[in-house]
Amino acid sequence: MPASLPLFEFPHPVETREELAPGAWVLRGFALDVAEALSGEIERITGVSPFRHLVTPGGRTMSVAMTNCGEVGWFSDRRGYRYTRIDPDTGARWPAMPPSFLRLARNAAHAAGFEAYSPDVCLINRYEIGTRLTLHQDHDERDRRAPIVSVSLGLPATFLFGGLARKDLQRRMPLVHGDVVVWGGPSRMRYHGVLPVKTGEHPLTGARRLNLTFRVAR
Ligand code: MD3
Ligand code: FE
Repeated sequence: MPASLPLFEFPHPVETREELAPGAWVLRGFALDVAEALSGEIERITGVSPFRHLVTPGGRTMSVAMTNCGEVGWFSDRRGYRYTRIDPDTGARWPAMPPSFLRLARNAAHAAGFEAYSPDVCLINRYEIGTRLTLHQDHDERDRRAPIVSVSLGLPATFLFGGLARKDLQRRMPLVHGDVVVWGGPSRMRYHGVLPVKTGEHPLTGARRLNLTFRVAR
């Protein structure tokens, strides 16, 4: 671009970093330049291991639809929550984690101060309008020193994050397309959830929100 052209003619959302709490970083717009590539990979992955509504051990069907890529995948049924090498719905290995996913997760972890991040799973969540995720902790992973990296795509959502006890005060945080959050250190085990996604339409994802969460499961 010629140096004489004013930058305001090329608006792009500004990338910012903010530490929400010790070990918890929100990297606004961090995934924007790879969002289309990520979306293409999600199409490919779900062609192999489709989105499905998992059943909790208590017998409830989750409103968020899920699938995975990586060495293992997160799964739930009446027998419990666990990580599996095989997708129980296809009988085959979960699709491999694309290099672009791993690169983004590493870069985000690095930006938040976590070196040599090596996730073995990416859980992919799909939120249709009205879908929510109730308050919970992510405690099915063996290594809790490793952070969780979360990437938001498509429709915006309000994220809830509390403390280490369920009753602790919850803060609300809007997350939009391209935002990345890194939850590590003392924030790794915070309770969190997502409020019902509001009606809308996003040019990349349509009437839904997609979320990637990278974890070190084993
Ligand atoms: C805060 N997903 O898949 S990611 C999940 O937007 C999950 O789909 C949500 O919670 C989503 O388990 C939120 C953000 C997130 C992930 C892990 C955390 C926030 C966290 C761990 C500790 C504290
Ligand atoms: Fe979670």
